[in-house]
Amino acid sequence: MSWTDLARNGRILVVDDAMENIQILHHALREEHEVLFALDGEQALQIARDQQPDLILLDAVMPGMDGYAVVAALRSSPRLQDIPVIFVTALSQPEDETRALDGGAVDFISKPFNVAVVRARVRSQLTIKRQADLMRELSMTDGLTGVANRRNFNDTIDAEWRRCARAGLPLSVIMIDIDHFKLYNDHYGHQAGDACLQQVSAAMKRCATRPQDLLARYGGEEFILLLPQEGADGAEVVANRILEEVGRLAVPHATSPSAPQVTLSMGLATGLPPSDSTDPSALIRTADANLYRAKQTGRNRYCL
Ligand code: GH3
Ligand code: MG
Ligand code: MG
Ligand code: MG
Repeated sequence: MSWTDLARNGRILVVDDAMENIQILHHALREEHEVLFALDGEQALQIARDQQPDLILLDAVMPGMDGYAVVAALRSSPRLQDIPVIFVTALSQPEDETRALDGGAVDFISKPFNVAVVRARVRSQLTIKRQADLMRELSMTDGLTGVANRRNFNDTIDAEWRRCARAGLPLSVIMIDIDHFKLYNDHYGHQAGDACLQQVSAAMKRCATRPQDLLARYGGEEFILLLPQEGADGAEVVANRILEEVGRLAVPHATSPSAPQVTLSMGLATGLPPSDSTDPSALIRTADANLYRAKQTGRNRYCL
């Protein structure tokens, strides 16, 4: 994506208790961005929740909830805390500006402002925000397959474990390993091996359909599927679906001792957090041990 793409076409929320100020900013920004507006702090938070703006231009002095309170509310909400906020205010003392920046605003513009400067600062903050979003996305994704990476999996299982503990619900994992993949690489070459990993991971992803399910690449040709709020029966349904879906791919594997096509083996484990004997790492150890049994007993199957 080019620099201009990062700096334009944002969704900007303008918050000010004076309609006249909103109109001036709307006029200044509408050619480069989509502009939403709110006339008070409560309304601003509501619109931020509903429309997820990329950036907020925020008045400081408003009746009811003022700008400082709005920033504090945004920063305490996991869904809203990353939206950058620029204060646009008649306040101009250093302590006003310091308080805004310490509270979590990214910039501070005093009225009267120059329209071109506001436009430029919006572009600059939008670019920073989008670069940060891209970095976060990259840091959580496996480069070859596009599924979650191991770090993402570790963070997610910890959060889901706590969520399931609060809700009194089970959580399952499926550890997955492609059968005789070394032989596949030896016969077809490493590039074909890479393409196979992409195809197989896409097929597995189709099998885990709920929004909270997470497929991650755990190691070279090893994947792990996290199924929050799913018991052993549900995990078995998904494991069968994966066997079927990867079977349907029918990727030829001429040198495999198991089958003439690419197959995989799986180990399932289910826990009911919080329990004394189990934590996420114990659950993964169990899944790993069950995967080992699936390998020992003939591959192209799951064990639980
Ligand atoms: P098993 O059925 O027991 O799992 O046998 P295997 O050959 O799959 O197991 P092993 O762990 O001996 O070999 C894994 C192979 O996966 C070796 C390695 O070269 C290959 N591999 C790991 N990561 C990648 C990758 O990113 N691309 C390709 N093409 N191959 C990879
Ligand atoms: Mg005001
Ligand atoms: Mg392996
Ligand atoms: Mg393998």
